[in-house]
Amino acid sequence: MMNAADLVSEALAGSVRALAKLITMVENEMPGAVEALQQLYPRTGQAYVVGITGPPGSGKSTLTDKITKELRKKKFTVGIVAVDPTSPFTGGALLGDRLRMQDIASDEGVFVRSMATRGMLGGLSKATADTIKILDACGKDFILIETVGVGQDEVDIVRTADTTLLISVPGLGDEIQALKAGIMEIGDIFVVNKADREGADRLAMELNLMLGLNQAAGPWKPPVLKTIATMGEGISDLSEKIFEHRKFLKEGNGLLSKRNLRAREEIINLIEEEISKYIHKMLKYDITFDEVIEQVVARKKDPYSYARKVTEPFAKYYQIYKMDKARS
Ligand SMILES: Nc1nc2c(ncn2[C@@H]2O[C@H](COP(=O)(O)OP(=O)(O)OP(=O)(O)O)[C@@H](O)[C@H]2O)c(=O)[nH]1
Ligand SMILES: [Mg+2]
Repeated sequence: MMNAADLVSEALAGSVRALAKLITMVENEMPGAVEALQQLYPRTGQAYVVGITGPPGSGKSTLTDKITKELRKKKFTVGIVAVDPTSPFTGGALLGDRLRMQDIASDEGVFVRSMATRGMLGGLSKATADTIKILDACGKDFILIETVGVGQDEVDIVRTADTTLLISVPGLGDEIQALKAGIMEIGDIFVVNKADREGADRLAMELNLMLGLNQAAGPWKPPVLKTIATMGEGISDLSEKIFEHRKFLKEGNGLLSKRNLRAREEIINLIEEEISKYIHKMLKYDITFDEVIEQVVARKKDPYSYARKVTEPFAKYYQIYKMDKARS
């Protein structure tokens, strides 16, 4: 097997195979993954990340394909990450994606990667974020992430995007209700796809109305656009809006503050992960731990005091209690 440093230099030199292997390495948390990310990190931060999220079958892949073509016209290179967290056996869905993305997949300025939860050790959002970093370091100008907008995992994934497209389609029934459930806030651009279907105008109007009522709205007013992805209709307007939002973020403080927030969360997550790894190892090698468990079950010890005791050295080292006291 190739070592991380070689893979990194080959991927940076433009090898698609090395790039794909690096992603697999990071996705599966294989040995060398962290070293690879460490090496790549200084080269990241250049790519612009667009999240494309919406209900199953709303046309995300078709839109991704069409947006990619617009970006290619402008000579931008594109990385695509299609996340499919819903099904553990993604054969069908991914095959569908591949078919829909056939001609862009043979374009060497485009790299397409599908990701599924299957076999994933860490969180899906972490794997996606790391994949974005690899594509970014390897020079992709734009990175598009397609994800089904359903659960927390997807919301987390989309939060790594600079611009998020929220896709909805007419005729699903309670579209607006579905959007209200916490996901509305993450949309920078609202897309009513399948506008060839009945009810598109009404849905767009309802979305506009809801967005207008949003009290927490900032200086960016999320536009509502209608598209027919299959026909390529509305795609150039949509691309323009993406560029407009990018300009808005870059000119204001938006991009920096988004990225600051993201870095803060990432650092905290990594620290938590490291500490938790140590604790698991420590307990694994602690021959008295089984005894402690028995005592807890027999109610001779309580689990709270034990947890406190185990973490005491850490708290002491960082003088946590003292700081707590000083603040109160
Ligand atoms: N009528 C119509 N059909 C569309 C439009 N956009 C996409 N479709 C069709 O809708 C179906 C689903 O499109 P996809 O692009 O695979 O949708 P998706 O959101 O990526 O689907 P999943 O990844 O499976 O959640 C396909 O049969 C598309 O051809 C549109 O604007 N109008
Ligand atoms: Mg899809």
